[in-house]
Amino acid sequence: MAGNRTFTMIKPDAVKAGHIGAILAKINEGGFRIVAMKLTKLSAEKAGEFYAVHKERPFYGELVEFMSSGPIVAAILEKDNAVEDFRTLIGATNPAEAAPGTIRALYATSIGENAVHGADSDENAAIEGNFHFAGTEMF
Ligand code: FUP
Repeated sequence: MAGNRTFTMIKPDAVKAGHIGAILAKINEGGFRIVAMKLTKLSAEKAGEFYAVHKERPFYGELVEFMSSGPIVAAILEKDNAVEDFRTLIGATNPAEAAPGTIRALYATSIGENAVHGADSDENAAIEGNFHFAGTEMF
């Protein structure tokens, strides 16, 4: 049965550390179906556009620099209650506060380099998925 969708990125820190496979295993075990996926790299301009909502925050410059520092895995995931369940699976933004066993508790190193992104609403999941994928790349 088709559920609703969320958008995720495995961030440059986790890709560099070799955690793509382990994180995808957690995503599969969590009951998510992969609808779209690619290994790609954001330019600083694209990273700035993706995180434009944080433009006025003090960490914006570092966030853009980090997110464009190396390859990422972008993916669209499907499951009932996808947005909320995925945020539970990844844990709190700050890995020091992330529940044991969550992806960020396991693989994030700091609040800035926190291994994965998860969309925070159905609306943003759709916007972010469309930012990275054409309709013909979604299955
Ligand atoms: P989340 O939804 O959990 O990814 O968190 P936010 O949307 O609040 O933040 C997006 C990204 O900004 C985080 F993944 C990392 C970065 N960030 C910081 O570097 N410092 C902060 O204090 C908060 C967020």
